Amino acid sequence: MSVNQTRNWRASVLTLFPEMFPGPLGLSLAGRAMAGGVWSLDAVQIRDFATDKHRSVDDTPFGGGAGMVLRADIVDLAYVSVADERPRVFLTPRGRPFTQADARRFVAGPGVVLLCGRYEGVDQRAIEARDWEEISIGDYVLSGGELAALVFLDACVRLLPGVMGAAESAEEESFSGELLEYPHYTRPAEWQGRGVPGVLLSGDHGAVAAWRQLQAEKITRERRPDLWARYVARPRSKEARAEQTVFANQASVATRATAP
Ligand code: 6GU
Repeated sequence: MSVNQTRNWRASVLTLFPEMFPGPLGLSLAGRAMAGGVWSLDAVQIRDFATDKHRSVDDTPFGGGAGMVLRADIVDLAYVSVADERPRVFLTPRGRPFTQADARRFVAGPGVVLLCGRYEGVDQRAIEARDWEEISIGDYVLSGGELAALVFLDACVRLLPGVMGAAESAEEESFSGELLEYPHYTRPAEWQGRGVPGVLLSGDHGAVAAWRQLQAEKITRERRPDLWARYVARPRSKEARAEQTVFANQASVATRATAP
């Protein structure tokens, strides 16, 4: 008897631009998983919940200033139309930074309801009334939360069981968030006068693993001092520390052996 491991992880997106969904999430890995019923996405037009004849969803900010603010009453009516036990996420540059740990947390649940801001923002009372979790995808400003929602969902969906191959999923668990990835190479072994690090052609799996570990550490130290500081301070058993020393030694030998 076969066991159906797939889950129906459900995302609802509240937006003024439902045509932006599923967009790229309808293609590739995410699109195939969606077609296979692993996850589903519904985009809800906030404007459908406007109550006046002009279908207005926004108004000028109290206290003055530029731009318009999405009305709390309209946003909340849109939410109520999809509300269930799923967590609520408001995508805003004012939010806490989105991390891989957040993606893991959300895929462990039944799905998510995403609220995309536009204009200058959303009336804060709508956010507080339902305790929306405010999340940002980085330190830059997008013209709306829609692209952030697509990024958020891509990061979540690829972690759902059956979306990626088993090999990649295992890799994900052990690696993500600790170090940046080592560089990759494939055929041809020489291209425009450029070779490939010799260790990768050696067939010595231990040496390859050691070289990759060293490369990951080097690039992380150079590019991401924040991740590097956390990596060197990570808690490790005495055994793991001893193993790490041997590993690093092997890696430096492997690198010296292949340097031009
Ligand atoms: Cl979630 N929204 C917008 N508008 N801009 C952003 C963002 C979100 N995250 C980073 N920049």
